[in-house]
Amino acid sequence: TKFERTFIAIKPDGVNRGLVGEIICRFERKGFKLVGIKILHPTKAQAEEHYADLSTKPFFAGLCNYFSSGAVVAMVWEGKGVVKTGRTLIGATNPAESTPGTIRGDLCIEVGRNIIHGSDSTDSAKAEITLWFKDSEVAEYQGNQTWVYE
Ligand code: DAT
Ligand code: MG
Repeated sequence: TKFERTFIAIKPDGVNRGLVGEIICRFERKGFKLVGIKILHPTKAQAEEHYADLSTKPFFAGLCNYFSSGAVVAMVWEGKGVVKTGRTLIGATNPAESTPGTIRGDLCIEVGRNIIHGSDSTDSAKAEITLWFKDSEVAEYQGNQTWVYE
């Protein structure tokens, strides 16, 4: 595939607050292409694996309880610079510092309920996509690339 991919997850608070459509809309209207999507209730073990890099942090247990507390919408988005630009669309980790106009800046208040995850590098994106998606669950299709890219 021509462009990079990132892993985006709408966390249980985002799903339960009914923000799935709002969040998908922001990535879609930007021009990124949705190539994988599913809803699932993560196990505690899956949450711990997903956030393994943070296992020494004091908030790790709370974070894994939160992430496994309900349904999550897991997605793969594709596009030029989607890892970095996806993080820009999401906004700063702590919603108190997220710029208005970003997903977190507009839609949430607390760091422990910040509604969305996005991969922070192309390497972590690859690992997270492999963790959450089988190859057969990611779809290739043309989309509107000829109108989005020069
Ligand atoms: P991000 O989700 O922006 O990539 P991260 O990878 O540093 O942020 O941390 C993962 C999640 O852990 C984050 O979305 C919310 C939680 N978290 C991070 N820092 C925290 C803190 N200081 N206190 C409580 N929760 C925190
Ligand atoms: Mg992170």
